[in-house]
Amino acid sequence: MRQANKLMFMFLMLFVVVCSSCNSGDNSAIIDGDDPNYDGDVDDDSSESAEKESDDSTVEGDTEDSTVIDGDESENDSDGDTDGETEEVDTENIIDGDEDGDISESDEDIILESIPCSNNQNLSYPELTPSYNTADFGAVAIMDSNEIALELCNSSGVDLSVTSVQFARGTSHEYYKYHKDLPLIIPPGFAVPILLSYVPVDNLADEGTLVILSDDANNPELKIPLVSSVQPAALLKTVPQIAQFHSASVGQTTSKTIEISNIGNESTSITLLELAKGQQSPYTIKDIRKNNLSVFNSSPWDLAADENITVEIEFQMADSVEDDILNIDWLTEDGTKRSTVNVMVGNDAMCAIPQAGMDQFVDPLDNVLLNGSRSYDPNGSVQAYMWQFVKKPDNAFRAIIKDMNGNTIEGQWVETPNATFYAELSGEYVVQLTTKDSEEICTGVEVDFVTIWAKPESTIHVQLVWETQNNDQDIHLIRPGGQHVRDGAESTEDCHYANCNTINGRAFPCPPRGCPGPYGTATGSGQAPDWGIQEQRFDDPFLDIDDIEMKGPENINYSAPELGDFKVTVEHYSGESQQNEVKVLVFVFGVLEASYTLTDVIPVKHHWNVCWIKVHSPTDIEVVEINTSEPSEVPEE
Ligand SMILES: [Ca+2]
Ligand SMILES: [Ca+2]
Ligand SMILES: [Ca+2]
Ligand SMILES: [Ca+2]
Repeated sequence: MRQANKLMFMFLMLFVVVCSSCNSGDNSAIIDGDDPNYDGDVDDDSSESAEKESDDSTVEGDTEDSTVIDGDESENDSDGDTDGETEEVDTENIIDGDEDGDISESDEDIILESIPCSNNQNLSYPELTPSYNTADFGAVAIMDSNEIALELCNSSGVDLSVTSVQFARGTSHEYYKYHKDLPLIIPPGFAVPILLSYVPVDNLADEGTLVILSDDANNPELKIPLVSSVQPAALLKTVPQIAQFHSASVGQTTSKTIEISNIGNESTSITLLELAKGQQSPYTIKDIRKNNLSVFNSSPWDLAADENITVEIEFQMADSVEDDILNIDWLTEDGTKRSTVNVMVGNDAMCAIPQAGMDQFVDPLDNVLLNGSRSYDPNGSVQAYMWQFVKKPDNAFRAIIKDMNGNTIEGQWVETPNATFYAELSGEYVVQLTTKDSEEICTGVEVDFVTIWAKPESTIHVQLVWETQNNDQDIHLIRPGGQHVRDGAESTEDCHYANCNTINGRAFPCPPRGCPGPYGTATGSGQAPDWGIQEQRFDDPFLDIDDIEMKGPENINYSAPELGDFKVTVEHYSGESQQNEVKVLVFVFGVLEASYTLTDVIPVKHHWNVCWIKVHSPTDIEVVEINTSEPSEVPEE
């Protein structure tokens, strides 16, 4: 299933940065360095309390659903450039930064064109036939990638509508997907490709499921398991990549130590360590050490995964000195590979190159991992890192850059390359990384940026935030013909905190009878509304967070909606009736469709009727403003 054809080229552009490190034969400085504790898995934590009174949703920043996607190149630039430019492909060139976070289509249409497929023209209801029932990527080496084109064939005689293509919760962030903007309307006898890719960044196994919702009459929820494994391979990394000796008085000797590490997951053996100019070189290999013991005379040098050796090089200044190359030959399954370290004399500064990591698509409310571990200093090592937001969504107060222990480090020099932030709201986050090395002149000279799009995956995503703390607001989504209820644990028509809360998504997938609200159990009352097909949960709305003390967000997600007019309301549940700007954003098919702000004071136990979401057809959804307010019915005590 491995695809290498040209049509994949544009899709591969996404990963060109990654893969330039992989297949180029010169693997001397591939840096992996991911923290294996952050594999992007979402822990099942459904045991968390769901009581409104003790709702813990104001504490953000569990790292258990952190995302790890890094993968910028850190290939050994043997040109040792000192021109002060980062060579990384600018993010805009990879992903065009559409407001909705979609990857540019214009150039890539060729690979997303519909292609003919076989169908039964007499079949009078929509039928989706995927080209694979499982997406099996096989074994992929770390930082390499494998792509699969999953073709969705309309095998019927009538139009087929695909309204949602989502990774199920818990799917590893090392899988990527790419497709045309939703909804996809596929004519009979045609197939539309969904491009899937797997880029393992660590040794930890990855799994997941792609969920495709369509109007297929028999199987509206198609699940495609994602299967992959990490290929065993050795990988050498050298630090520094340029051993730079400063000029000195003739006859004076100085020495430098180079560390050679096996950062892969298989052992290897270094069969050769020599300076290219041999006896003619002004440089000499003085010692080779492993675990602090000299192994100078014990070639070949075996390196298990995570082991390293150090090479001490001595330089004696002469009237005229030349550069040299340290050749390092090491064994892989495919034969011998050569890595090199440039050895030179010069007094020019070579500044550390920050690598802020590969652009990411995440879900709103994800904890994003910023991985700067691929930053490097060509002639030394990186000594400190500084992360700062350049851009983030308005009201994303809790999107703050922290270290892995939860300390705020935004705008501060820190020694560890990894950081995290809470993608509190949908939208675009741009983060800047600068680095420091041992050369003072280099501090803050080089800058790199990473863009993270928190993009709602649900067909309908309604986001609520407000301005004043301790002023509890609740978002509600009401089924066609239904009534707003302030505290409706038993309500089947108003999805809100009392019946629809999945606690930050962690109770997902819901138990067979639904997501219990805080006052219910899976077998008792307070079951989540069961809309659409009875006993099927994929077509039910769910609230992913109920915030009480802070300023939101609260989000209701709804895919595969029924036809009709859904009402969005906001209950002022508790707190002072004071000036409190309340904002509702409505996303449809991942795109911001409408934004409403309430600046009037609405008393407690009143609600704001925000808008209608009119589902005219599975693919035609309209948002219409209401903007009125009224008292809410308060149940008798
Ligand atoms: Ca992994
Ligand atoms: Ca340097
Ligand atoms: Ca609330
Ligand atoms: Ca249902």
